[in-house]
Amino acid sequence: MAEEKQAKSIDQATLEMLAKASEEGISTAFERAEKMKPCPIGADGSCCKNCAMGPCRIPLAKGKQETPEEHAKRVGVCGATAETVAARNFVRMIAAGSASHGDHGRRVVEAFKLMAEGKTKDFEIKDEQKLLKLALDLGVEIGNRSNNEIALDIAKICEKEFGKQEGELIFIKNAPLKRQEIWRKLGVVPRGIDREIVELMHRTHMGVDQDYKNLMLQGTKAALADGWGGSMISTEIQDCMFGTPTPTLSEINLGVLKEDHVNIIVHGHEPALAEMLAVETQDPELINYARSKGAKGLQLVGMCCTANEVMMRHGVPIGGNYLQQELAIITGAVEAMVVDVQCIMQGLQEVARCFHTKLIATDNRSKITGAEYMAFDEHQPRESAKAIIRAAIDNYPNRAASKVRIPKVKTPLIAGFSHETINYLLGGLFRASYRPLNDNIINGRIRGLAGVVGCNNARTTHDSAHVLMIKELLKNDVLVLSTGCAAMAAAKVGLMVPEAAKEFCGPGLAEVCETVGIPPVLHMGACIDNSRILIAATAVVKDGGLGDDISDLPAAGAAPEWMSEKAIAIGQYFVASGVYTVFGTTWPTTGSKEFTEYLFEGMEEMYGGKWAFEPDPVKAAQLMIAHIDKKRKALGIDKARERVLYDMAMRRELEG
Ligand code: BF8
Repeated sequence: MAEEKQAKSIDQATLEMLAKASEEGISTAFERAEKMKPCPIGADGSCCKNCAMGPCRIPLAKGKQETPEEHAKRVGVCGATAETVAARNFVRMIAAGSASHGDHGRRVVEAFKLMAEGKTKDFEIKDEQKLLKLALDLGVEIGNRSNNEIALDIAKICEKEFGKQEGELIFIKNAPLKRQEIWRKLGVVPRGIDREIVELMHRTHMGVDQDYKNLMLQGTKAALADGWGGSMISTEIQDCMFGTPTPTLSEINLGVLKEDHVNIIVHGHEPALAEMLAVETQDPELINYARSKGAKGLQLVGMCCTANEVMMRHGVPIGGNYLQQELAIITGAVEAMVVDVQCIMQGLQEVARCFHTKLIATDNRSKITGAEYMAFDEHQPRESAKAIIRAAIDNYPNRAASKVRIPKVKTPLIAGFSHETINYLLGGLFRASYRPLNDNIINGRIRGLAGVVGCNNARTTHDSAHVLMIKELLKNDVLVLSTGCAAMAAAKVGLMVPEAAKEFCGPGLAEVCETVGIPPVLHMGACIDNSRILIAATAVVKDGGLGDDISDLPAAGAAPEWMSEKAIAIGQYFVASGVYTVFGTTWPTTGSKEFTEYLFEGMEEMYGGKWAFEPDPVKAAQLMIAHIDKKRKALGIDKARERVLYDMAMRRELEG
């Protein structure tokens, strides 16, 4: 019997553009994934290419029990065991992921410092409250000082966090006290962001750390340096400089592109460029310039995480998530795709060549052969943005009307649920707190919390796992917090509007969402903003009644369609923060049973959180729900859920 072909996507706009791609003979990631199967040895983490005696391939034979003798022989030329090889590969993913978020954070701090020093006039403090709170947290004097003076001190402190050689990262103190103690006892509190990543790279070099548990200690340090370091610094400073997100109405999917407008897509991660583009595409002079070229106006559209950033702060519509980047160009209606760093497929350039679209790289760390390069200068962000927009407008007359086909698919969404916003929405301005959330968890209306985050992966049906998992969680009264491409998948199917509560949630969760007026899936931002989930989880702990650590909460995390190394770093900092974390699609350590068991079971003893792998998203959701129930039971609040409303017949029976 022929193998059943896996659907490429559940998203109508995506399917329409894939059909157009195949009519026009354009290659996409979807098609390439079908043609090129993943290397099974690499996929299992059984390939070591850390020195030139290899690459050594030490795969675990499938479908048969390995004897201890066979296992002992399964080593690399240097004698590295399957455990060491799998662990090295795994922690190198953490190093790369943490480095990406860390370097993002560093750039944000640099821009913040330029602003504070008055070296760029185009950025300013947008959230003074947050600035002052941050100053208090960091021990920066406020007094009669100007915002910029305070900001400069904050910038200098944050800058040092990257190169610090000893001590503890400052934001570690944002975690519950019990959690901090666990980390101290295990010796995994990061000293400096860069230091932990460098040491991890050193320890995975040929002939260094050959003990998978020891490797994972350093892997954890680097991961914590991401979640409670680089990512948290980014989010905090971005909020100060660009504004803390508040609920914002927008639209999502390729249908947001406008046939009669100059369409500019901003794609990548760091928000400085996108912020300026969002501001400057409103400039009447540039809009008139677009009109002078025959367009009705200018439309900025976001793609991937940068889309989340500008949508939450400016309402800029979202074109789509990771696997839709090539498809946006295939609409034929994009004058420029402007990119900075991370998750930018090199395939974009080949697709852009088939159309008039200019692919514009803007960051000197991330150039693309064949693409145009227009530097985004943080000293002159406004001028840089204007130049990019003009280049896009100048390209409008080159658009071939015959090649344009924009899918008429778009969905409304409400996003921008920062920790501060949730606090305010639940408690009100004068008594902002998480109390109502905790109360509803305790009384069982909300069964628990789930963070569903992460990427798309061309190895699985686009968006499908996100949506199936989230719907299963909602049906079971689990409130979902989401970021990154997962959040976009949820938004596209209408899960990010308050009306979704009635249709998709169990009765308890529906009641809470309808009372507060929130969607059942709360969009908390880009991947870097997973730090917001850590802060929200800590706020729930601090509000009381649900234990004294994140690991006590009836909560779980998941990345059902993960693909990037950042996702592994995020997963590890969630696990080390006490969260049960389930990944889907593929798992990169199956070449070593022992190491995999350590991640899936052994970690729980240390951190109270652990990894799991389950490719079936509904089963994965059920694992998360089982974990939530286990935590409810441990807290003694499981009975609340078993309340039964007695009708008259039942009462009579009791009385009788
Ligand atoms: O940081 S979710 S595919 S876009 S890695 Fe990339 Fe994954 Fe999307 Fe953003 Ni995150």
